[in-house]
Amino acid sequence: MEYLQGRALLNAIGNLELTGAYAEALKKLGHNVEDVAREEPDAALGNGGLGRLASCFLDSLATLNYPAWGYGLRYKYGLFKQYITKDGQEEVAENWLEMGNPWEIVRNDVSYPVKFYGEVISGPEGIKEWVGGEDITAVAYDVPIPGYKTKTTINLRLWSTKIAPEKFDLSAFNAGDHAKAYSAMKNAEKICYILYPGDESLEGKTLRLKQQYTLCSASLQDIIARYERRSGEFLNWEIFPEKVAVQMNDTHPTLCIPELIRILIDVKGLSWEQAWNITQRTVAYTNHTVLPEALEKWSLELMEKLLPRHVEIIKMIDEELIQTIIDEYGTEDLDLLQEKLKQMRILDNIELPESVAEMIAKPEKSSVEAIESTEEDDVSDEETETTAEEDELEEEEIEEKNEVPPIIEPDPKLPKLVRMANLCVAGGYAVNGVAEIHSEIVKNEVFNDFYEMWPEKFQNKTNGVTPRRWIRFCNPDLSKIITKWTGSEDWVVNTEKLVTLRKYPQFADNEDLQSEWREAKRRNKVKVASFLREKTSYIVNPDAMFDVQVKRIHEYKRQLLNIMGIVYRYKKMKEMSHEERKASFVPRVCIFGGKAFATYVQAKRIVKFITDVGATVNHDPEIGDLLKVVFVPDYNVSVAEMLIPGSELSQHISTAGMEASGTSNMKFAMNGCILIGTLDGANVEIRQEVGEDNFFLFGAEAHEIAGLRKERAEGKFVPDPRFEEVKAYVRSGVFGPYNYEELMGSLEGNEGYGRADYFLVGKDFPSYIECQDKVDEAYKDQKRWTKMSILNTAGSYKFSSDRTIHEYARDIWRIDPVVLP
Ligand code: B1N
Repeated sequence: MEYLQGRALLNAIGNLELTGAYAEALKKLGHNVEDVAREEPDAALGNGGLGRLASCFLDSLATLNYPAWGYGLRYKYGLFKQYITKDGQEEVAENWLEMGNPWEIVRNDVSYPVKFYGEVISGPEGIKEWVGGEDITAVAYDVPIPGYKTKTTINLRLWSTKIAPEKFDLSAFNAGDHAKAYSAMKNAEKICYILYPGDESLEGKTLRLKQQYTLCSASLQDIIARYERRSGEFLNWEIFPEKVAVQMNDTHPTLCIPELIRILIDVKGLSWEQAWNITQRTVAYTNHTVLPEALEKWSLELMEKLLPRHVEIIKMIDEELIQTIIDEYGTEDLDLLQEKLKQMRILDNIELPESVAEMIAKPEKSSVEAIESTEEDDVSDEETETTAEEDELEEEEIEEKNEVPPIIEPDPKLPKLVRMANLCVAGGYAVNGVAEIHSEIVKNEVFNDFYEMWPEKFQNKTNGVTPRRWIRFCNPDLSKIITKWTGSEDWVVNTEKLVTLRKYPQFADNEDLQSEWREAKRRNKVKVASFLREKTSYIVNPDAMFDVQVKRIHEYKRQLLNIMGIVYRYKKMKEMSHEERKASFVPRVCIFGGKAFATYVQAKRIVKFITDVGATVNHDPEIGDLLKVVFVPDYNVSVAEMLIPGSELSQHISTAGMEASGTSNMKFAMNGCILIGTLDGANVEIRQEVGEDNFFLFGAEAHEIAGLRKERAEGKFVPDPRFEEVKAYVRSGVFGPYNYEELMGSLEGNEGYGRADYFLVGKDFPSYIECQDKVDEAYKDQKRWTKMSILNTAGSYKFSSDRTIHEYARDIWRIDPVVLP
């Protein structure tokens, strides 16, 4: 559902090795290639890491010559533009297509019908037909994805929606009822008007479900049409899974499962057994989050209206799953079975199918029936004879069992739901997390019941990012140095070559390399400084440490911890004399960026808080260049490409266990930034690769979090006095008239403010600020810092999306690269 492509021009000419020639040609026309590139709007058809990962994967798939396509939606409005005003964040629609899009090819010859609503009728021989309702057309727009130094260009096929040609109400139009005639048209078109801007939040709206179904239906029809075309007279559905793999990027395209089954049964005439079997061998699922609020659950009622045939199919899958669970756990221990069904079923709060309910409630009776029927079948009396005593005993047992209440009564007060993640796990042949620690949590916590039943399905595929966009093109200065010191440009496709930077220990200490490295970083910082001045009018000193946290604003990512740390630093500075201040602190520019979901009130408060702190600190003459706090408006892919190369310290400070992977942490490490972070997501593996000495670690670990929350809830947590001091300082009004009571209260678990510092900002605060002191110490020794920086780039080799894609290809899709002629 999401691709965060950013700009295409420099990437395209770079991948085709035409940058020089293209720049030359433009120069003759009186233009500079960088200026021209800046005119292109970002294609922001995604929210954050999940969408950007999909785009990095496309780059790697093309570069490595894998036969693969991306499918998505052509949203007319991408992710909103963010403005920062005196009130915090404001959102404005992003009409990225306004000036036309030269990177797409409309394929009016490639379109498919998509249906909503209507009803299911049973035809002859049990054939089901889905009729009536609303019919629209999905039209393909193809976006070519060129690989790097290869002739392979793959395709990103984005669907746009319009009214089905025969559905325009011409008679209404002719009768003068233009509104009626146009309304069906608008209804169809508006499906792909806007990207849902929620990042890891639940959005149970009909329009979103329509979007999800449009993507799944059009893409599967397209995949199946291609399969049929290529099979020709040898069409054989049984080997479909050998030719096709569908990788679902989170649960957003879960409807691929019932849609594939529907097409195979209702359109291609296969049996349920065949269709279910083929589907289970075709689709695989990547999980990207364990946050409960982001696990999609759709109202059954809504889904029944919009997709009645799919709900029938989902109910059948639910029954198959129930049967598998019963086969696995038997009916002996009803409590266990009950628990398993409750956790694992696809349908939530919905009565069991009658046959199953009966079997479970009266297991003994059915065994007696079985005996009786074998008696009738004339089996020798000896085997089945029971004494009167035994009979009595058995009857007692039966009575006891019958007292067990009917298994899992639905609660009429609660909604009936379809749990999309459970459907993905049941319907897919592989389930993967996106970093080692995350995949462990997937197996041992979130999907533990499924893992126990199907351990072979579960895998890890640690995320990666493309080194083309995220080093070679965004950081040409550093790239030249890497090429020089590793001996060739090979590292762009073989990131293992980056290890050369540490292979000879003297490399990271080499003074020539060190000074080239520092100069490149300095030039990139100057670019950042001039960008900040242009966007915020704050003037920052490029010789200060650039300390950056850029990512979606979310409580679990703890921008609040960062800014509370900054407030502490500011307060300490204010308490010192000028000389003391200068001696104690390294000058820092603290840079934030990221968008808050428009209705996420707490996230917006955090944005407001950061900008208020900036407004106070940046104008404080006592502080000067020692501390600046800047919020970069409208953080997006292009801003990241400029900011990351000019950063030195990069913050990845989520509450442990909550960030599935993170991918900007990889980009920062590649560009020689040093990370400060918790043991969460890919941080764990980055730290392993770059070395403990080259990573600033702090905070509680994932396995401690549940216990710490419990402690808090029981009122046993004693906050650090320094944390209390910071909260009091904020409340005292130094940062302006805004009422910070709710924000500060949320860190205390006051009644009414909810979850008693659920993200453990207070708990991790002392270790965070102590770790920040170590950062200052390290920065004071520029040789040491530069060495750490070089070793971060060297150790980042594992985090190329080329490595990730090779693993998906080998372990999940079982495909090989295409051999080019
Ligand atoms: O996916 C990224 C990870 O690196 C991040 O840790 C993870 O937070 C991110 C609903 C999401 N998980 N879930 C989403 C996005 C949009 C939406 O509507 C959920 N994004 C992530 C790549 O693996």
